[in-house]
Amino acid sequence: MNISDWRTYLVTQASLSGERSTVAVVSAAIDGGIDVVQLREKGTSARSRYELGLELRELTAEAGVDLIVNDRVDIARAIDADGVHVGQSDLPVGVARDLLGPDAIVGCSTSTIAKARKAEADGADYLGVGAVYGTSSKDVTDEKVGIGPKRIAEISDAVSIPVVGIGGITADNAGPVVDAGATGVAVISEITAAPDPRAATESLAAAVETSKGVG
Ligand code: TZP
Ligand code: MG
Repeated sequence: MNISDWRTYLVTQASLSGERSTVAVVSAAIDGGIDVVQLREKGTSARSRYELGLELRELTAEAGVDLIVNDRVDIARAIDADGVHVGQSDLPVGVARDLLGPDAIVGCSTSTIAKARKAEADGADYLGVGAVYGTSSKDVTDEKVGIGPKRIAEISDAVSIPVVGIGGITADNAGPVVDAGATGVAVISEITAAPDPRAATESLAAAVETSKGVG
């Protein structure tokens, strides 16, 4: 799928999925129409991420859903993912590109205009920008508050690659993020911790489409 067509992006985190497995959550999200899945699973071993990654690769490939690996270029390559997502403390964008090749998707997390411009110049294919709203899913103090949709607008205006908003996003508050210029929205808890992850994915997708004026 073309990155500029990404509307809903699920970031996995088993610690937030209760009794359900990540495979079950991803499977339900696929049924609900998710466009892209990122294997994150902070705090788990490389081996378990690799093994889960193989399962997710099978599921996503069958459904035509993109699969991105957080942080780890080696795991992305080992499971034949579509790409990798790096943050400011991970391998640099250019290094990830060199290791994965020109066809891989390389995404980068940023929350400032300067870093967004640098990631674009270094060859990132898209940006993950957040935390937009307050979130307790990521243990970073300044992300408890959120940068707000206004920063999404500033960053979207400053770069020409797609911007995906992340952090505290729900079907109820996704609209302003898309209105501010985000291509799509990435979530952990809205889908992962939902009573019905498939329905939550559908609602999120509907909210994004409505804001894009095609819903
Ligand atoms: N990066 C910025 S905020 C965040 C990440 C991985 C967590 C998003 O989780 P949630 O539950 O959708 O707020
Ligand atoms: Mg990272």
